Amino acid sequence: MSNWIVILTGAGVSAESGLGTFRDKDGMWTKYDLSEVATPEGYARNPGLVHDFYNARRRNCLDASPNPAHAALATLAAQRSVTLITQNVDDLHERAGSRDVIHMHGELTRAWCLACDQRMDWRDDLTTETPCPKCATPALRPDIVWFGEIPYHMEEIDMALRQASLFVAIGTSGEVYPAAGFVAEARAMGIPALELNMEPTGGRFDDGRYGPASRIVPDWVN
Ligand code: BJW
Repeated sequence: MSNWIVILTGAGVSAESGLGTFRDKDGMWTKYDLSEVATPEGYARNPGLVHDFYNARRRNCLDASPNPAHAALATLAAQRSVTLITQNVDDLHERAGSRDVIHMHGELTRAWCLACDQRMDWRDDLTTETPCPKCATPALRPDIVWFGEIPYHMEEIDMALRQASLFVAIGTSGEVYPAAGFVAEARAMGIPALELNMEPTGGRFDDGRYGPASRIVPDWVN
């Protein structure tokens, strides 16, 4: 048996850093229509609206700081073999010291040019007029995985799950696939699964600890 922990994080891990979740009662999908701001079709209809949505979130992200949950996960990786997969598009795991974070839904601080297909670091606001620094075409979009698009690094994630001795999901509602299916995949391979969340998400895990991530993640790590 290997001794490898695979961790999947979601919006709940960054909630106490001031970045909103999606499906909680005051979450982002109660204020925005996800089909307008998080699909390729919405972007084709109204790219300005989508840029406004991600520009605001990029600014919030750059103003935010990691919380004790991010810090504890960075400490854990210094002590144990860990693969850290995040659905989050913020960079708070990295700023807390985690390395080689797998961003399966993309990153707010990256842009993708639809003309020359280059991806690049990007920290400023984007507009429909922003020229690509590589090819000069104004065709930059946020490098984010929207509904209907294939999440990044799926092969790497599959390999990590196959060698895991423990799967841990932190601060995710388990409503968005394929990430929502990782717990079943892990358990089908005989890998125990632990949930750390504000509240139970539906009994798919072998075990769970509940409360704010800034408390329960450091408690679990220590
Ligand atoms: C706290 C806390 C605190 C709060 N402490 N905890 C069936 C099978 C497969 C696919 C589908 C399917 N049915 C439909 C689909 C398609 C679709 C999908 O899953 N739809 C569902 C809604 C049903 N999926 C897709 O389209 C994906 N692509 C795909 O499937 O491609 C096919 C394919 C896959 C693989 C191989 C080959 C082909 C793409 C999904 C892209 C998701 N994009 C978003 C938006 C973009 C990123 C962004 O703008 O930020 O990603 S949606 C949004 O949800 C965001 C998140 O990453 C994602 C997950 O949300 P998360 O993190 O779980 O947040 P919440 O708010 O839901 O939950 C927060 C949790 O934290 C809660 O439990 C709270 O209790 C808790 N919490 N405060 C601890 N302080």
